[in-house]
Amino acid sequence: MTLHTHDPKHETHHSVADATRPHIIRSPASPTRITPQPWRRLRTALLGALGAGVLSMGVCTNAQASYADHHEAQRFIEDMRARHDFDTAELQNTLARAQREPRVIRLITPPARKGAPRSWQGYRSRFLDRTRIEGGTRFWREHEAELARAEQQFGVPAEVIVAIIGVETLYGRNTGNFETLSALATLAFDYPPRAELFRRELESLLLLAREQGRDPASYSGSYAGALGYPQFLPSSVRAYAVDFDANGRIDFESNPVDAIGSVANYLHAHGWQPGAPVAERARIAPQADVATLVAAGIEPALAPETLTRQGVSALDGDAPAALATLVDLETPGEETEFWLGYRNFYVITRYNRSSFYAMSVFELAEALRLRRLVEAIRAERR
Ligand SMILES: [Ca+2]
Repeated sequence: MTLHTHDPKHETHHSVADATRPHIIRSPASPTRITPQPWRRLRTALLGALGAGVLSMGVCTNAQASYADHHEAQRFIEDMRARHDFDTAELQNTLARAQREPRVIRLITPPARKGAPRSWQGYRSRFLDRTRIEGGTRFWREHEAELARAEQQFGVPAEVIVAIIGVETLYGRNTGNFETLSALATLAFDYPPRAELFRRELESLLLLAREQGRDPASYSGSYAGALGYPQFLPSSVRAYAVDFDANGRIDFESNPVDAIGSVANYLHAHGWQPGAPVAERARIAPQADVATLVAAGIEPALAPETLTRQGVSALDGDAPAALATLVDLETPGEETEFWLGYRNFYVITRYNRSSFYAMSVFELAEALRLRRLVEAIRAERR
């Protein structure tokens, strides 16, 4: 949902940002305490005055950069009035509180020069680590009943739901601290390459706030407008979020249960096939025309017989189990990994349009599933 990866070969949509860039920005650390000696006190006072000066300048610049009078914002307000019956003055007031966030522009802008080549092993190592596996095992244990209920209702395995929440936000620990209204207004009005997409998301945020009876400025999340535990964009919250603990409201900030149901519903709505495989490692014969097969795209369109004829099979030599895509995971200086991605692999890429992303989710899910299996066997032996 965060669409924070970039995988040109396997992309059907332009993604929002680059994979190599962390999408979570932390707030600055609190100021260091200074020992109260006289000269230090003086220094503190001077630094304080300087800080206040910088701060007031910052506030001034930000105030000038609000969106109340932005030309494009005016058109947007008129559109919201005409299509959704928003009150013009009220919306003007709301957008006057949205601040231009230069950091958001910096984070979304692709690097001018191509950086280091993409590395699957580099990407993978960020998600297949001890913290995420142990955190996921804990999260699963804590929400066992709700995960089982989601699996039963939507047909999506618990480990896949846990893995997505793990990859997105480390089980709710890194949900981002950008004010969503300001981030989306900045992208909608000051980032022309993606203005259309982000105007739709700003529109969705305003509609969501109205539906939830919340102040539009009360939401926070990633620099690209993704919210809470599962990092849903506002349009996805409106389309796919479910009130899974049935307390009368959807809450992604403090309620992992709503996130569990919503992730499962999202994958279900995008065509998850219960009990079907996600992906398996491929074996490639030397004569296989790998480039053409990979170029067939991320949607599983290659018939098992086509792949067999080309010399592509599962690792055990069997023909692919179903229509598949051939996924190539490149790491500079290493042999490329090839995988057969099935329908459910494609469904994971609907959450984030990248094969690196989908493979990380799949591998983390498998690691969590095996870990639980081992724990269950140990518990039985005790
Ligand atoms: Ca709820």
